[in-house]
Amino acid sequence: MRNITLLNKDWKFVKSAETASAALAAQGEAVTLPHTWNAKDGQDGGNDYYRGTCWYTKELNVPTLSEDEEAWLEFTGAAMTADVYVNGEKLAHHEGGYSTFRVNITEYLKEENELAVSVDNSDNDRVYPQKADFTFYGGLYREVNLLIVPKAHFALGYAGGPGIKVTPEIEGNNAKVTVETWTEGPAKTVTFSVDGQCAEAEVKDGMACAVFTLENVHLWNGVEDPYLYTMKAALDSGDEISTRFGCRTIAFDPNEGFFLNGKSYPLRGVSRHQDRLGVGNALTKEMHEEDLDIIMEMGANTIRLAHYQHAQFFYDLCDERGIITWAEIPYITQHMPNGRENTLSQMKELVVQNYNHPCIVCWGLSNEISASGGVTDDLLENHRLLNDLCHSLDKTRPTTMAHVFMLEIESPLVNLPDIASYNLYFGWYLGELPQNDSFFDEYHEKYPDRCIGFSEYGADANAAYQSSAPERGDYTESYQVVYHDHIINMIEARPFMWATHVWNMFDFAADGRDEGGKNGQNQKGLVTMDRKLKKDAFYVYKAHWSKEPFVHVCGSRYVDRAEEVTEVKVYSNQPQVTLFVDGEEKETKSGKYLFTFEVPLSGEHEITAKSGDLSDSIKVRKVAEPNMAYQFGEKGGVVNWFDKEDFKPGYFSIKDTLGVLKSHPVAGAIVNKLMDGASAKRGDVAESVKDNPALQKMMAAMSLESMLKQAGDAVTEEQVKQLNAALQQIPKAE
Ligand code: GCB
Repeated sequence: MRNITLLNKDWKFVKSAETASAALAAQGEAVTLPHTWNAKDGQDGGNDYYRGTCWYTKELNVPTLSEDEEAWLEFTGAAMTADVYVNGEKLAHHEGGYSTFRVNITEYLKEENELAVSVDNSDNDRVYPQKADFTFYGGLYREVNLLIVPKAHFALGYAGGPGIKVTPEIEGNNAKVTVETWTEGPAKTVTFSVDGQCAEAEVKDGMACAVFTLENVHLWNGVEDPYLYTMKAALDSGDEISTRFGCRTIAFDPNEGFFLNGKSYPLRGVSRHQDRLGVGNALTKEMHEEDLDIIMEMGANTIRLAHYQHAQFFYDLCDERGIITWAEIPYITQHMPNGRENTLSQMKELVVQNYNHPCIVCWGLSNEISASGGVTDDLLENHRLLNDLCHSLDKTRPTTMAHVFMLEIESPLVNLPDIASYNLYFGWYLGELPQNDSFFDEYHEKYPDRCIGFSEYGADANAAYQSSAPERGDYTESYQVVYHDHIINMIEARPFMWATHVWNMFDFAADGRDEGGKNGQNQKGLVTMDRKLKKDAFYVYKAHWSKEPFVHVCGSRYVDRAEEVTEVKVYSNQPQVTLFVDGEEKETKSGKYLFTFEVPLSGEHEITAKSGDLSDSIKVRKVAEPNMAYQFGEKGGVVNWFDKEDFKPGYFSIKDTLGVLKSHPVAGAIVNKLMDGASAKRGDVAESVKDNPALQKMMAAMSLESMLKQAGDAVTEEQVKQLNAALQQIPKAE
């Protein structure tokens, strides 16, 4: 028997105290776990949320232990570092805010016991993450448990793991299942049981192992049939544990993508951050469940659980529902030479704690790690060590990485993990949408033997903003639809990609951001941070991926429209959609996923799309002038310097790409002068961009206009007009 008590109630939270005894004596605030101290200030912008040391204290009631028992505390999420004190004695120090760790407190218990935990999320140069686009919430934001176990028990002290490792291997119709357990204390024999079979094994050097054959094995087969077996292990001392596992094969092919159980199974899905509005990362089980429900409603079959280890409960849900996941550590954005140990310990914990989850198919070593600082020898060495560590702990799953767009595809870092992946934001931060397509085509052509995935892509959208002429950078819900419609089609035309993940399923807190009308949020989510509003782009994916029949009319929040004829987009997974305006049938279209209609406007209208019994409606109203509330800022987030007629055909203009302009001696000289001036003003970053061949190549495909737009207030309208006038003097034929 193993006695587990949840210790979530009756904690006292003390924001500052020098010592454990000071924290225990302080007034404090009564809290229940899960708890974070950044639920508000970590989400309201300004990058000024509290990062420091706080304390959690509690009276610890431990039943009287027999000679033969031990008491352990289990922390499943203490962000980012924690020190655990029992009766004033410091018993543990843990670095890493996303993994489980345990502390043996047996020797320090008295009749009455005081527990104090100092938790710290202040910045340092050792513990990841330190630099990234999300809020580093501090707190005891997941469960704390008290475990009473026999002295001889399954291991509690090894990397926070479960003490049991199950490795199924498929052999024809059967599975050979190897189970290994580790023990602490004077353990002798372990009895294993699975699926009606039993086996006994002796403990040798703290380890016991058995092999089973499951005949006519029931496979874990993704969303169709996520069948789970349970392996139980019992020690002669009475300690018992169990773990679920799934029998499946996974394979990655450079040309055909991912295979589950020998069949092609394109991994198409989203990334998820774990926080939400008002609660930060201190989630309840219901919230985790709701997240997965929404993701599955959209029809995704994979989730990149970014950028750190998620709650065990969430990996469990993914096991149960057949959702394939990518698990990773928060080794992100900037390599820290002093952080090597921490990357290795967080990776060891990730793999050891999550090995048995069939949903996990790869270990992510890092994210955009060369973004600030480039690829150094130390960074490469750190990755080699992580890669080797994963391989030594797990022979069954490949390693991967999410590379930053400007990492040259020839870099030794790209191919360091077993399978690679890129984060690209062409069509949002910079460049044009089709550059996503050409990037992957070029990669695949150059490296036809390597697996490549699309680990991030997305565009911010505030559902308050709407446009009939959506443009990159306008933060409208309408542009997000254009963006994702392009990408989903480009993905479908490239089955070689082993996985694709939208960034992001949900808006999330990034307290350092202030853009698109919301301070403190990254709004690339397909769903808002409170999970209440599904943006129109959600239905782009639902149309392509979900089998649940539906029709959705885009633009329900775009009521006032100034145009004479408005475009109405309908997404559906049905083959035919009929449009009704004010109850009158107008037009039926056949097609796939996207159905576009032109609707003349005169007053107030109800526009309904129907397919069989399914229907969805929006209301629109003809207005004389555009409703400015639909625009972000005065300019709507975008800049329009010219009317179409301002351009003289046959002559260069800012509409040309940098590549085209630079290939002409005079136009090229003008552009080079402009760019030299810009980089001189913008310091090191612009300098490093200048020397980055991958970035230069990408920029060559961008129009000068879109480059200038990105410069924001750094270029004036007058300067742009002068520049264009100069280019318009140069005929293209010369
Ligand atoms: C990225 C990062 C992610 C950011 C995202 C963005 O490439 O990996 O953490 O949130 O871009 O939205 O800029």
